[in-house]
Amino acid sequence: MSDLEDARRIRIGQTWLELVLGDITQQDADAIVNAANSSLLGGGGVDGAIHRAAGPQLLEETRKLGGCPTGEARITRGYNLKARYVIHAVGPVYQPGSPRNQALLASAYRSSLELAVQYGLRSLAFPSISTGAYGYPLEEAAPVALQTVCDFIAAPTSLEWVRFVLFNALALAVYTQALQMILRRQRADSEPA
Ligand code: AR6
Repeated sequence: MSDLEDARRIRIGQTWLELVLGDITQQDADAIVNAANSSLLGGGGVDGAIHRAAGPQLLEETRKLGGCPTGEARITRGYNLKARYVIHAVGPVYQPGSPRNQALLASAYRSSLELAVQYGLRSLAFPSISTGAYGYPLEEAAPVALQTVCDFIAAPTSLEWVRFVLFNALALAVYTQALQMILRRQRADSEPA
């Protein structure tokens, strides 16, 4: 296995972390995460694709939730999706220069992970939240997304695997590089001084 392939599937504690190229709606995970907006009433990008694939019952359920603040997440059933649940996470609209971007993005990931564990889920697939319509630069979002997930799964949870489903080769390359950086830093930190 090459270094690159190695970096795309790593074990952290009891959980596998994977980076794959693909379509989030096709994932065979206990839950897929939606890059939603605060209304939870659907939209374009990942959100539109998930609502189309899940069918109209998904909107019926999200209507009852009364929205979701930025940085938080809500869970629904998956209806016609392979995934049993959808976790609707609301990432931040990127504000250039604002110190709040990072905290809100990390919080959207953490809230999703917390819900997954609360429901005893074993597998979870994330898209790259906020990096489409919400304008968060991929190079800035990838380390935040990955570090948040790595920190969370370092402690034992119900999760056997967490997967990032990247929509194109560029996103996969940026996430792969960011994961390599995190692993290098971890290795350096654990080496004796
Ligand atoms: N599977 C995986 N990734 C995808 C898919 C897919 N099917 N489709 C797009 N992406 P976005 P955001 C990638 O815009 O930035 C919606 O209107 C895409 O290339 O879906 O969080 C909501 O209702 C990009 O890298 O989410 C909100 O209003 C990433 O997924 C708003 O957009 C996220 O792009 C949320 O914006």
